[in-house]
Amino acid sequence: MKIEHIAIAVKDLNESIKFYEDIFGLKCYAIEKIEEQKVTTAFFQIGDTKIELLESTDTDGPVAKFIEKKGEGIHHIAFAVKNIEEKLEEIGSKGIKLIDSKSRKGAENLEIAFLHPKSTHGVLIELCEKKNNQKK
Ligand code: CMX
Repeated sequence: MKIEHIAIAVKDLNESIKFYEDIFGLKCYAIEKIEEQKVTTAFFQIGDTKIELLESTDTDGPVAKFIEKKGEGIHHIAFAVKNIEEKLEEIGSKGIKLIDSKSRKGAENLEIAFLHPKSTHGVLIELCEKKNNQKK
């Protein structure tokens, strides 16, 4: 339906929040730690979409591994979809490798699932769905 957010892996969340606030005049409206993903996230609204900054909370986490290999930079793009379970089934049936075959809870209480970058021309793609009973 739209790009829900673009996620950027950063080494230092506070320093990066300051950069987006001071240079672009954006306002960080939420900081959330997601234990399961070993990250702390910070969100900025920018028009109809969002920027999500990701700082690793563990040297073993996916974001720490990403920065170690590639340095700071764009980590994934999230597409807002309707009926995430149906979309996963459809995409999987086309031979695309799914990281998550079922959706799970992500930041901002969205239902999320990742597709493997080796199957998507090198871009980690997240599908996400805001269920009716979710606030944001
Ligand atoms: N974008 C593009 N390519 C990526 C990538 C990314 N974000 N992360 C890893 N890769 C590539 C690596 O460069 C590597 O490629 P090469 O084999 O050519 O070197 C390959 O994928 C395998 O990477 P790896 O470092 O060996 O890491 P793993 O296979 O253990 O894990 C991945 C990779 C994508 C499966 C894992 O990071 C994952 O499950 N990610 C989804 C969850 C996630 O990223 N959570 C953090 C954000 C949470 C949130 O926003 O809520």
